[in-house]
Amino acid sequence: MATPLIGIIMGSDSDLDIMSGAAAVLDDFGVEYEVRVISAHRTPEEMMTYAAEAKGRGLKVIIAGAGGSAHLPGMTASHTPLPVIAVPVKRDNHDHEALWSSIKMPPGIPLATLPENGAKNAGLMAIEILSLLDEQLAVKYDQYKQNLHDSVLETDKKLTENGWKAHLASK
Ligand code: RP5
Repeated sequence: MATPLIGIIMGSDSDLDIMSGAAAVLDDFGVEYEVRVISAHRTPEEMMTYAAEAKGRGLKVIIAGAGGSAHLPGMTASHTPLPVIAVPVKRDNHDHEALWSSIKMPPGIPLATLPENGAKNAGLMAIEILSLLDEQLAVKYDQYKQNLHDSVLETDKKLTENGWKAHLASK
């Protein structure tokens, strides 16, 4: 098995439905990754070891998701020189505590905090980072952006041809 470049970690497997959005992006781009459950509160030593060893194992970026009192992303960032992307996991019975836990990091410990449940963009941001040193991946990413662009033009064409009422009814 190839060495994973991205570590997707989460506080509980109950986060997997959200965090799988990052894994799906990495699958689409053919990037090797690993998915782990590591809890800042329930397995703090394992979290420290994972973060401390991540760079040496060949990981380039860590995507960390947690809900509630989400300490996993920030504490992982404290223990690794790698870029860490936080995904605050938001449930209907949560307030915005996971977002606030990640977004207010102290100066000196950067953590790229994405919107609540923003795992897809976390995967894309990891692709952007890897693309800096991987020309083949950069070409794939350019194609992805071009496809996004083209699909908006196509939608706009249909909307203007058919009128907004028919367009809305067709959705
Ligand atoms: C957090 O508590 C986890 O990241 C999860 O979002 C939340 C609930 O965890 P479980 O009780 O479902 O394991 O640490």
